[in-house]
Amino acid sequence: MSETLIRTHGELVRSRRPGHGMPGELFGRQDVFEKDVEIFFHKHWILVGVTADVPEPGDVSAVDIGSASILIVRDDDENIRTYRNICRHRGARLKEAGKSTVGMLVCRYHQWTYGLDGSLRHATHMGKDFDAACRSLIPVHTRIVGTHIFICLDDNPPKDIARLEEVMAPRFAPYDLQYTKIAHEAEIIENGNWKLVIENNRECYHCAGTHPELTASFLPEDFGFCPDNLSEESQRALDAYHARNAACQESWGREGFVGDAVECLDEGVATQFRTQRLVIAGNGESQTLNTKVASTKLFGNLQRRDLGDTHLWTHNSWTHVMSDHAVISYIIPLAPDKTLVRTKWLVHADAVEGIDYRLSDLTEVWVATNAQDADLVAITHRGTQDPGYIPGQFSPFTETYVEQFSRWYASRLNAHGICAALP
Ligand code: 3BY
Ligand code: FES
Ligand code: FE
Repeated sequence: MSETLIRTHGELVRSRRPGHGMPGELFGRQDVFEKDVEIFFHKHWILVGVTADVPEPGDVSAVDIGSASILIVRDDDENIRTYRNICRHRGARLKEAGKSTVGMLVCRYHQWTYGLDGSLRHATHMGKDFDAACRSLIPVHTRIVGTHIFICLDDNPPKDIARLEEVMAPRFAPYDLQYTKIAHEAEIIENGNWKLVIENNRECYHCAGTHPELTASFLPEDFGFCPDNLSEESQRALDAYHARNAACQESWGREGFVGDAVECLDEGVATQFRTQRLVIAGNGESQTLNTKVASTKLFGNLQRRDLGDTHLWTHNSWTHVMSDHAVISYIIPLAPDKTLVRTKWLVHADAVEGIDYRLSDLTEVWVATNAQDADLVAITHRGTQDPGYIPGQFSPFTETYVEQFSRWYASRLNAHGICAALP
């Protein structure tokens, strides 16, 4: 009689050889998926939107995160508030996922009506002793950093979000990212596990072979290079890269544009992030095909086009902020093999399409890159679900952040009671 041994989530994580990929069950199993959502999307800080999602008072953006859902609301004082998307009467969802504009938030079921400040304003049939003051919408822990809206659904959110704020707020400040508009947004449902989406995003080993549009403006050296057998030509390119990088960092620094790399990725941190101001190749201005700005109306009061690419990674997002536009992507897991990737292209709030920018120039690099990455994630998910899959070895040069993500994943499971980290 054959006996099937079902390994626990923790055993699967512990079975990963250091420097190697995760076992396929960590990508494919429903129970692992559900635990991942609970820990990495309901107990950690995650990116769920940008301030331009709700530009005017009364604007609402409802975002589903697994079984949870939140409302991002612009109130009458133009502040952003976030609530659980749950009616305080008998629990009906107030809004379907997506954007809308309201005067008040009215539940469809028995018409309990909430102000934009979350207070319950009307509820009929409840009698004179009913205390509406205790029935406000449930607020959600929220931090706005630049334009990024981070939330945490846990009652005790990790405190180390403070470090991300401290590092990123001054980097974003010169761009005045709250005075922006969404020029374009796109959603892709990728046919792969969320961890494969993030692993793919943590390395540029694949860039030269798969991202012709991105590599026009990208310098893969920023993601590590392989020192083995460098040809004379590669060595010259690398030296030129170092020289250009040093010159740019110095000139940005003189004007107060912070650019050094900050990494808060280690096992000890709950809110992992990495940032750096990267040099743009070619004409040096923006992540476009011709490496010049796509929007001639620069963010804020910026005078310089060549401010590089301020890059931010978190465990559910990646961001590129250039002088003229920003591209912000975040992920929400939908199923073991389905991950929603939402991308928003921001420009100055006063930029006018057709005058200051052409939408195709603005979006073509990341529309193409996201589609290419979706394909890579899908083929990898399928391969890892093949019974013949054996996890392979990471490059010690260009996949160090994939290894790092795998270790952080184990340590966070461990921190939440899943014995996953190696001693
Ligand atoms: O640029 C990014 O966000 C990721 C990292 C390297 C490749 N890639 C598309
Ligand atoms: Fe919302 Fe009854 S459930 S009003
Ligand atoms: Fe990629």
